[in-house]
This record gives sequence, C-alpha cells and structure tokens, in this order.
Amino acid sequence: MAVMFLRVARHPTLPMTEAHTPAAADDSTIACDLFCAVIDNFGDIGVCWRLARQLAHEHGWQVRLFVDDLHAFQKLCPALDASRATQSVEGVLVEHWHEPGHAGDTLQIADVVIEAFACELPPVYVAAMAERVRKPVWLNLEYLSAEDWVADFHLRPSPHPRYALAKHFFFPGLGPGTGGVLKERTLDAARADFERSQDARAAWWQRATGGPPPGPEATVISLFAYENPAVDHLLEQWRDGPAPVVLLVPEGRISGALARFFGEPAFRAGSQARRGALHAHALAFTEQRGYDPLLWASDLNFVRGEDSFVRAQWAARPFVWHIYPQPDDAHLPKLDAALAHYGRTLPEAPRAALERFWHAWNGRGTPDWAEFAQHLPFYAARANAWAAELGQVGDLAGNLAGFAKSQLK
Ligand code: TRH
Repeated sequence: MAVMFLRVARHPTLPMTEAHTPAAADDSTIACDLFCAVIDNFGDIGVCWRLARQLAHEHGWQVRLFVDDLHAFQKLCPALDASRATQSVEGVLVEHWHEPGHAGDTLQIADVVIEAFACELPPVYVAAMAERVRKPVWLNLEYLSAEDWVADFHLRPSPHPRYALAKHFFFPGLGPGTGGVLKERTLDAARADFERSQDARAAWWQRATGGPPPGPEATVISLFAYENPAVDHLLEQWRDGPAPVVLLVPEGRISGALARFFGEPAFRAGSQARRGALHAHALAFTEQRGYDPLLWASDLNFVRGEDSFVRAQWAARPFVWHIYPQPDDAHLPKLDAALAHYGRTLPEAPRAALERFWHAWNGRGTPDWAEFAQHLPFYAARANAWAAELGQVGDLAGNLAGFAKSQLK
C-alpha cells in the first residue's frame, strides 16, 4: 500500500466545540498523538482520555487519541460513537486504532508522540518520525508506581536501535522527582462546590440511589473493586456491626459477590438490599466525570487499578486500594510503597491497622472492620494532608507538557 508522507508539524485543524476551544490555540499550538492499547478494564483508556482532555483543554494542544477498543472507551465517554473510525469528542480527535499498523488515513506526525503503557507504535509511524527534520518528542507514559526507583528512571532517554530517535520514559509517581499524577485544574473547586452545597449532594443522592442522603450516623462507603474473596467477610461485618453502613456499588466485577450475599440473581444498577446494619445500593457505571462525586459523597472509598486510586487521593477521603494483581505477586511491593507514602505520618496503631486492612483486601489475611473503623478519624485527617503533599509533585499533564516544551525549544 502506498503511504503518503506529510512532513508536517501540525495536525490539520481539528473540529472543536466552542466550549473546548484550546486556551492557547495559535501558531505555536503543539500537535500531540497519544496511542492507547486497552489491555483490560478501564484504566488504560481512563488515564489516556483524562490526559488527552487536559492537554487539549488546559494546554491548548491539538490532540489525536488512537484507541484500539472504542467499546471500553464508550463506557467512560457515552458521547463517543463506537462505530466511527474518526470523530472529534470534546476537542480531542479520536481515531479507532483498528489494527496495530494503522496510523490514521493520512500519515501525519505530531510534535509530541505519547505511547501509553509501552504499547507499540505503528512501524510506519516510527519510520516517519525519523524522517522528520525536527524530531518529535517521543514519550512512553508508564504505569503509576509509588516505588522509589521510579524517580531515578523518570525522563531517562532510550535511543532507538535503528533510527536517530530517542524515547523518554515518563513515570507517574507519588513522590518528588516523578511525573506526578493527573489532576485537572478545576478539580479542587468542583469538590469544594459539591461539599459546600447541600442541594448538590441531595440531587446527587436522588440521581444515584433514588432517595435522600443518609443521616450522619451512617458510614457511607463506595466499593469499586475486582472480584475479591475478602468482600464476604466485610459484608458480614457491616451487616452485624453496631452502626449503619450505606454501601454504594457501581455495577462491575464485584457485583456478583453482592448478589450472592443478598441471595439475588444479580445486583444491577437501581437495585438495593438491606441486611442488619447494612444497606447497599447498586449504582450505574457513569461517564468518567461522574465518578468523582461518588468519591466525594462517601466517607470511605474502595478503589482499584490506577485512575480511581488517584481520584480517591484527590477526593481527600480515607480509601482502600485493590491494586491490579500481577503474576508472582509483583504488585505487592507497589502496594507497600503506596502505603509507605500514605501512612507516613500516621501514629503507629492506625498505621499498622491500615496496613493490615489493605493487605487483607489484597489477599493477605482477613479484613477486621472494627479495628480499621476505629481509626477512621486519623485516616480522614491524613487523607487531607496527603492530598496537599501529593499536590507538591505537580499535575502529570502539566509536568509532561513542560518537559515536552523544553525538548521542542
Ligand atoms: O478499570 P481498572 O481496573 O483499570 C486497570 C488499571 O488501570 C491497571 O493499572 C491496568 O493495568 C489495567 O486496568 C489494565 O481501574 P482504574 O484504573 O481505576 O480505571 C477505572 C476507570 O473507570 C477510571 O477512569 C474511573 C472510571 N469510572 C467511570 O468512569 N465511571 C464509573 O462509574 C466508575 C466506577 C469508574
């Protein structure tokens, strides 16, 4: 097949809605291609979609997002039409990356090229990158890890074995010297508005559960997790506990366990069930921006993977992490590294209880709700302080944009 090489630095004008016209769209607008292969679940596309929007809306970049699984994407972004090869959504040009060699109908090379999570760029695209007079900035956006080694490897270059190109590793992280994690400029203000407004919270509860918010005596818990045998212990402890627990469960991989516990065929969005002190609601899986208010409406959040783990930290509420399991327990040092950051300033007893609880939730031991719950006020205070600490590392999109610009000079 003949390939047309356009050695242009910019994408053609991307159609953008007025609301999403880039802040700094002018001659210096940077074109960025972001490639995302969905391995499973929603984290790969969740991170890429968030980053793409931030680069477009907050930095004025012209962003093209190549995604191989539009159905997974559509769950987070219902405005997307999964049958279309190319479309503009919220000022981002979305390309269905329908086969590994596909690089758009016309080959154009951007100023900044991001391969997410070591996905492989189309060979024809890499060859064309090498042809460009002004070489693009090529970044491999890695998975988030809180481990210390990340800071040593962040922004290290790796020369291409055949072409005169270098790729830089961009490592998200929780500590200084890393790329940080994604945080939109408007996030704190949106949370503050939600927390301040009784009406906003009441409207949210009505939409999510069909009823009013529970009283202050209830502990509200959101539960987003993979299948997890420890959930049965927790459901029993919540049911038999002395204080009311309101459980909010977005429909997903843990829903089957809830259905079994309540003796129902399914626990689908709109269902609710009560046993003892436990009142559980199944919620619809929302558009990505709709997930944050669930975290803000809860006293404690169970989160998983990468993106919801980050959102829970910005929600500044206590949280429990179900880390993405890897072969040979390779995920456990990552879990402990996150605990070391998050638990750093906690007194010994709450710190040890936090560690035991997180470990039990990740397959090591049995969760003890009473022990964990007695320390919730410590965790709530720490969650606030930690969000401020994490903010010092800077937002990933801003850090990435800053680095890319420094390379383009
Ligand atoms: O879906 P995940 O388990 O994704 C995982 C991890 O990213 C993991 O690191 C990766 O290796 C693996 O995928 C392939 O969890 P995560 O990262 O929290 O992504 C979930 C996304 O779903 C997040 O962007 C929030 C979003 N979400 C909604 O948009 N609506 C919802 O109702 C809920 C519950 C989540």
